[in-house]
Amino acid sequence: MKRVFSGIQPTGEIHIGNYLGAIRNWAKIGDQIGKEAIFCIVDYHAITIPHDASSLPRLTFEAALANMAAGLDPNKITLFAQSHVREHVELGWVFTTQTPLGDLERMTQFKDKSEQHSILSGLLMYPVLQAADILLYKADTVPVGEDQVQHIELTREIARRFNYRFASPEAPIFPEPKASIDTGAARVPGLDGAGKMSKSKNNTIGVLEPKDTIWQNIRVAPTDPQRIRRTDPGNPEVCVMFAYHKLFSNSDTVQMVDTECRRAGIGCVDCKKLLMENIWQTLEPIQAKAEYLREHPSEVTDALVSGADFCRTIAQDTMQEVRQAIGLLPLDSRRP
Ligand code: AQP
Repeated sequence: MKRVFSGIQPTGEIHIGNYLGAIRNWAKIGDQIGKEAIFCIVDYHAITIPHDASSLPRLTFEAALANMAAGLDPNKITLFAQSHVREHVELGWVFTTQTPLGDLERMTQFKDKSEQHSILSGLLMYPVLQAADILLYKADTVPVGEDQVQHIELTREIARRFNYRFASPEAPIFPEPKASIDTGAARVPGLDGAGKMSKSKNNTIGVLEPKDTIWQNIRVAPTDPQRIRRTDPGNPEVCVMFAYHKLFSNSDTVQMVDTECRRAGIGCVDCKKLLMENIWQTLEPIQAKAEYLREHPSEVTDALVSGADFCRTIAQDTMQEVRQAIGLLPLDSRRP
């Protein structure tokens, strides 16, 4: 692992799926490789679904703040906003010209999102821009949740195709990066129990959400549908609360909930209260850090400026190589 890249969209409140599936892992990687761990608030991705232009700057700032509060230390790692390094869009266009339409139309995320939103062509091109984000930095590893694995496969394909057309096998321009998944939290389920926790599905526990709001949402969340009365034995395997216990509670508690739920020794309300306390143990220090950062917003904006400066240098070098490889006339072509 020499250089790592990953991104997060500023499309809403950062949730525990983002935290456990991605950000927590990013912080650990930062401890190992420092500035070469590059994390990006992907605001150009956020506009691939209809968006409110007046809210986007705040959402981008908030996403950076939440990531910092959740463990990304900009003194160690690199954090920046995608739109601050324009080469992302330039490489995205180059890859767009080289990517078959059929590769994009079969992407699961495109199919899901095009059911929820009117289809902008940017939504179809989303994974091409994502490939540009990663390959601009020639990252070898991309830590993501399971939902992004298909996109990383396409990134590898785009790199392979580009190298084949425009470089030699001995001197490829792009590496073929690998997805790295935190297997313990690859796909955190949503509070509705109906699939992945997603910003757009209104089924989230926000990392910075107030404790009482989280509790109100957990309190009414579905459990095992067969467990109607307190005295009915439950099946933890089908209960999203048990999935959360596995993510937030220690192994003794997980074992106890597993056993007691099955013999109706613990009721759903008590099980949820216990879970709430364990979730809060994780979120409380993150929220305290977020409060500090809100009082010191320049720590966030300064981090984004220096992150973009660091990334721009790498991105410009890569684009120079790419422009030459695809045959664009250099700006200084008047010189002999
Ligand atoms: N439920 C999840 N479990 C594990 N990992 C997850 N990730 C997202 N949801 C889960 C991972 O978080 C990183 C950043 O995600 P993103 O916000 O850029 O992408 P997303 O998949 O679009 O996130 P959402 O919340 O699902 O947003 P919408 O609703 O807009 O689609 C990624 O590494 C992702 O895998």
